[in-house]
Amino acid sequence: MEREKDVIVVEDGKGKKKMMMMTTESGANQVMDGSDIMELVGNKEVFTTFVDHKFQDLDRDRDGHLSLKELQPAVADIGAALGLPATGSSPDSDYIYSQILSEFTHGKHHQKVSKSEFKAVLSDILLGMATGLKRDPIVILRMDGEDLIEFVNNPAFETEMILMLSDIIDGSLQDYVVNALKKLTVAQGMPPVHDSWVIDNIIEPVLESCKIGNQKEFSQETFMEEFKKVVERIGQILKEQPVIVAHSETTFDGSEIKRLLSNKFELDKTLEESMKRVPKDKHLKVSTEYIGLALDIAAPTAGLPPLGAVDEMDKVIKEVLKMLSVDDGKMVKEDEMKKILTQVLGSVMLQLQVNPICVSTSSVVHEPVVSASNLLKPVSPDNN
Ligand SMILES: [Ca+2]
Repeated sequence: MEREKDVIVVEDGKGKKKMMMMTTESGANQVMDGSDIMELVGNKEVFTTFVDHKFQDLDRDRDGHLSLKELQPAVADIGAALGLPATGSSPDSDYIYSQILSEFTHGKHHQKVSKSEFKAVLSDILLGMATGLKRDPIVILRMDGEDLIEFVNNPAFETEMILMLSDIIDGSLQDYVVNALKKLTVAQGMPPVHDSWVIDNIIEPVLESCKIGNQKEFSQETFMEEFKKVVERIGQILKEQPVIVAHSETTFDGSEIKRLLSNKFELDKTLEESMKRVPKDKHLKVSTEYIGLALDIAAPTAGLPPLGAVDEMDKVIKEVLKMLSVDDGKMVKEDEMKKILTQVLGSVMLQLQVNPICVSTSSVVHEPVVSASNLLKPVSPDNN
């Protein structure tokens, strides 16, 4: 049944997207019973009841707020509704999960979500699923081979491929073909080649059926012929058995840090929160070796990913800490630590302004379980 579905767009609340060429107008409303979701969100009373029940279920300790931990089931349900594999299955889908979570906590210092915030974000996400809003989406693509076949038959195909391959130096014909496949993007209709499901079920069978050899000597012409054959075959396979891919692009360009640094009130709150949560000694001094932790606590407000989520970002932060040599383990007062943290944020901002980091993730979605999702099961008002 999911096979009829074309594209879903979900807001994730961060960064700039360039994915719109892939959303189709037709079909976007078909997705995930969009009309039902619209009806649910559109009906004030029903939706309020839905949120009340949902919130009550999630708020385990009954403190009227949802902690990160309490939000997890909702995030998992949204992921399930999108057809993502369970958390921990792949770094790519986990990244999308973290984006869904940060949609809820975005701009929050204490990372606790009130009912009205929960309602607003949930409504956004649900409407995003239903209508295909075009801001910051996670796009769920149905790759049916059409784009790929179109790409391979485009007159510019060979020139584009030759340009793309200029950095591949040596290897066998098969290596060349695989490397060339890796250069194809979801925009060109190619499912993510790094995904093990794609390797096992598409790439390897196709290489075998096209009899791509391991010879080291071959002409560019031979390569192009064989490569074209492989891509066409992949296109055919996708036609018979379309693959659903969740795709997301986010750019970290320092603009969120800039916004934070220019808002004294928000900055103070962020620094305060960060200091509250770093370990202190009995004289209430903080070791500067916790600067990374302090930064990580401030990350959501600064529009940064959590440490460990994006390699390139970790590298930038590591460089900045090294450059400023601030993590030497000196015991300092909170105020001093706040100054250091502000300085680190400023330096990360400058780095990102010069070299923005664009994160693009794709993950094959195996079993869209929309109907099984608890999240989207409308709660009827007279239900408990
Ligand atoms: Ca709670």
